[in-house]
Amino acid sequence: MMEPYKGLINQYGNFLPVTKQTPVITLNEGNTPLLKASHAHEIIREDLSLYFKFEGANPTGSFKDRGMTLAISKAAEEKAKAVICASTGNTSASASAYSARADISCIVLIPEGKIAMGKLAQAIIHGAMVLQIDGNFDDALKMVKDVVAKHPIVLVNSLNPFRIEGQKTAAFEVCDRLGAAPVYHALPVGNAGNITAYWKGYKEYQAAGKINSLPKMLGFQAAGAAPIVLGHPVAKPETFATAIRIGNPASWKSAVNARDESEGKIDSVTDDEILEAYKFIATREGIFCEPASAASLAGVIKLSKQNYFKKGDTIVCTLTGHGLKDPDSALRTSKEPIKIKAELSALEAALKGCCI
Ligand code: AN7
Repeated sequence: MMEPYKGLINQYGNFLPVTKQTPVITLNEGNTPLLKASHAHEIIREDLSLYFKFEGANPTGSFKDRGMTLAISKAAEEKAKAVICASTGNTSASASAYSARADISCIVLIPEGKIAMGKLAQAIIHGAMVLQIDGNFDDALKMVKDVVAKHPIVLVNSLNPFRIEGQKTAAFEVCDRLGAAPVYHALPVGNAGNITAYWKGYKEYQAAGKINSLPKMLGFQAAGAAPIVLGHPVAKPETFATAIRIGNPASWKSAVNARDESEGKIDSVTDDEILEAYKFIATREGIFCEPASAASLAGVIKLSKQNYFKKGDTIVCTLTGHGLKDPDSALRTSKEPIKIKAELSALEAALKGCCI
């Protein structure tokens, strides 16, 4: 019988800073689907090979679980009593879940009113102390950095190097499934930890002889929250993709480094472009991701229109979080249900011209 999958520390421990003494706190994160696009030709040139890495399939519904299994396992190894993070939602959801399992107190700071409902529900149900500040993510991140400098609380934002270590395993999985690195890897950029992590993962896999080539990294920020593209922090970041509503990313330098070393690109996409990609992924690909996740595909569509890609290029888009996190965005941007009487004739009238 095949060994059951036991999470990414078990799977990729050789590449991670763990020892036999590290208590493994896992929810069997990782091992997420790499799906070939079914209707890519409708949106990008047809001689490209497009894949989605669906990170919404992680236990708390986002890629953050990869970093959190390691960050919380290391916090447990250090006998930490409490962890803290600032979050646009997914980090707080993941930190709360893994902390619950590890019996560590969890404190999360979230921006008032700008966090998707599902993410807030997760932090609350897992028993975290949820502090809503009258400021944005960047304000919250500054507060948690200041507090951990003074008090024995472990920071589990991606400034914590174990977060990046765990998240790099997504690059390993892509290579293991494809048998090689893709030519391009596209992902949304918020605090810029994930693009940093993927690039580290690809480089380590190459150094280990697992792959021969490296991908070019493509990062996409929302146009209203695009500090790296603009070259300066954005004081009041705005986008409907609330997960990436970040004006001063912590991993700014390493994201630029990933872009430059890989000869890739960090660009911006408008909310309209993100929305179009979000709808396409749901209606044509059967995958429900959250708005921020769709920035990866929106960027690929934008670059394809500019003739950026070459025939035969393989492109992987990371879809970072599950659409169920943010039902409001789905409902707000879609048609309402059609109301009919509970009668056969009403049903037939509704179906006329559609399928009867
Ligand atoms: C769905 O949860 O920053 O560039 O506090 O939730 O590594 O920050 C979330 C970020 C992309 C951006 N997609 O990744 C948080 C937080 C989704 C996200 C990003 C986030 P990074």
